[in-house]
Amino acid sequence: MVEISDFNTKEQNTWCPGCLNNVILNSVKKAFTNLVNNGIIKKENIVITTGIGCAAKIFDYVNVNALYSIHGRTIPTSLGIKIANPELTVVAFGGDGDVYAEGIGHLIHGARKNIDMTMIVHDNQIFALTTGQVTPTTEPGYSTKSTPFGAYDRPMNPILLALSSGATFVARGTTLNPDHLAKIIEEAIKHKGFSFVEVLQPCLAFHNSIKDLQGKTYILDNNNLSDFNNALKIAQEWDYTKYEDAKIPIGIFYKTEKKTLEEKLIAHGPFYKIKRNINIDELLNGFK
Ligand SMILES: Cc1ncc(C[n+]2csc(CCOP(=O)(O)OP(=O)(O)O)c2C)c(N)n1
Ligand SMILES: [Mg+2]
Repeated sequence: MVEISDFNTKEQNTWCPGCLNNVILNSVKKAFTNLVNNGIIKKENIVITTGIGCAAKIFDYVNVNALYSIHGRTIPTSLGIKIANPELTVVAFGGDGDVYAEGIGHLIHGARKNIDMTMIVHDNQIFALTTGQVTPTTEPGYSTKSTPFGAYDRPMNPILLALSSGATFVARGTTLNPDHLAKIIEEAIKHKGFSFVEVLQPCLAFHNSIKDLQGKTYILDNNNLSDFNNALKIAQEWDYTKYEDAKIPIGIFYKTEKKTLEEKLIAHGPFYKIKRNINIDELLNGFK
């Protein structure tokens, strides 16, 4: 048995006071605790990977194996880990700038390949660590440091993109609904295949959307999770712009079972168990 506190670290928390990234952190620790205690995953097999940004600072605050990667590259980093050892449980964390701007190509290919991993996006609709520039999900009209006259581009819809790219688990949660979020994260990690979880996370300093979300989200229930066309339809109920009468679905949009990349590779033999006698010095000398 593990306690939620077993996932704490001694690092100083440098998010802003009251930052809603803390809600994601607690939800993740809660999900890990439940999954370990139910025998679904092993604590020593968990690996988290992060991009760069406020979201990525979660690296310091969860006591599990972790790899701090570079901006937008958390999915290929996770893929490398899964190929080296498919038995590991890999959960990636990035911001909307990280995953939807710099790293957008990786999201498409990660989903398409159905890597057995979970991608959690802290979507605060802003580049927060760099103090407030427009991202692909910033709503039109919102004034940022890089768009002082208001953001002018049509926002992308990451849920639609994840669905059409082939993600086999697609969900959205919000930091305003922590228990629901923890449940979604738990289901996402449990799922075999590419799990995509978008978390709407108001940024108190640079994109405070609390009022835009409060009372405007509704929890999906009774939707047929294997109905792809229905998932596409629900995904279009909100296009990331600001409406007084917005109805923002949260919960699981879609879930299906398909062969994972790792399963396809293993079909050719237990590639990751092959002992290779590699002398690193010799190998490196070859490049001199
Ligand atoms: C290749 C590269 N480009 C730009 C940066 C600068 N940079 C660091 S954090 C960041 C913003 C990250 O925003 P987001 O991914 O939305 O995360 P948030 O801080 O909002 O959680 C940027 C642009 C960088 N570190 N590396
Ligand atoms: Mg952001």
